[in-house]
Amino acid sequence: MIKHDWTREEIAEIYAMPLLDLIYRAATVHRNNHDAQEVQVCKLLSIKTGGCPEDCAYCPQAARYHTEVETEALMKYSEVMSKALKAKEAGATRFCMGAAWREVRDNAHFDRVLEMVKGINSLEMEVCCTLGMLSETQAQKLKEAGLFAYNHNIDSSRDFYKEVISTRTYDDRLQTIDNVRNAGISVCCGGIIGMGEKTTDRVDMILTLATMPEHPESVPVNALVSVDGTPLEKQKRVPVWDMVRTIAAARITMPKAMVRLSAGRSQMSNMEQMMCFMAGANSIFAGDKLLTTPNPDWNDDAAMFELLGLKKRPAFKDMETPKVEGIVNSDVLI
Ligand code: SAM
Ligand code: DTB
Ligand code: SF4
Repeated sequence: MIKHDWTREEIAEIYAMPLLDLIYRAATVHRNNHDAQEVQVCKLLSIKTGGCPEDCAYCPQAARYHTEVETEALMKYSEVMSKALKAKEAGATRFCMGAAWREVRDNAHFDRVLEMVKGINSLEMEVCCTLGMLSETQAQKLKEAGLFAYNHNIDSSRDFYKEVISTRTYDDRLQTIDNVRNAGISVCCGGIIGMGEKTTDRVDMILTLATMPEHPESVPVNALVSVDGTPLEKQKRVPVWDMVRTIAAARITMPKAMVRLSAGRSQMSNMEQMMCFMAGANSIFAGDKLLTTPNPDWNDDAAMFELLGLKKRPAFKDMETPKVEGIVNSDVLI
């Protein structure tokens, strides 16, 4: 039985447990629901970088902030396919394409993304996209093309969200997540810590996720990567203890979810990452770049897997429904 009626008090109590007890409890839940040696390796690719009209205070891709990120056009199908193939060869089983868009528009660019989804699906990788807000029809089109998962984060609590973003609301976010869910796409939804939020905001963020009628299948926990030029450039690195607590709370409240140790690994030692895996994280983004910021390279991670005795989780593990095959339209293969 998966619990969906978590209360704020219960989650606050979990978050504040003595650390060793918290890790032990999270590790137990993890072992009861997953093979604790397995960690999924995912690859991110920014297919449309920078120039975004939104004002997310953490984001180096927002056009209004002066960061080092240069605006680039939507990548070509063939370039994306060759990156995906390389990622597969390096051992990634999930490929996530990110676009610095406020929302998806029904135009040739979206059509090209649909072809990319079909192409990557044909590589037998779990294909994920994060493209901003989506309508129900757009979600259905992505599903038909074979999209496996869609990433759309709630980022923080409803209260704190307003402090970080003014160009859209928390309800806009939840609406897109509903559209994704209704189209039968696997939901990837998590947040960022270290933006200046309080512990209660982290508890409320987990509460929102853990009381969804269906838990997200995937919960990324990002440590803020503070980027020069963004309003959050001066934020201090979040203590690893807070990452461990947030990951543990996500693992305990959403036992079946993949909990992803996402942004922030470049600043973490193997020992710190090990504590996150112990607390229930079972996925990482690999390769020397996240979307625009640095990440440990493939060799560092291979060495860490060796050191910790981890093995790579295969694609489509524990899937009930077979994957959808889309047929690539050769007209857009440019
Ligand atoms: N534009 C789309 C959107 O906002 O949904 C997709 C791309 S956006 C970059 C994907 C996610 O990356 C954001 O929701 C946020 O959680 C995370 N992110 C962005 N910048 C970050 C940063 N500096 N540190 C940590 N996470 C970050
Ligand atoms: C998520 O929660 N984290 C990833 C993925 N989903 C798309 C993105 C992290 C981005 C970090 C900042 C950057 O590299 O631009
Ligand atoms: Fe745009 Fe997404 Fe960055 Fe916000 S997080 S500025 S929506 S790319």
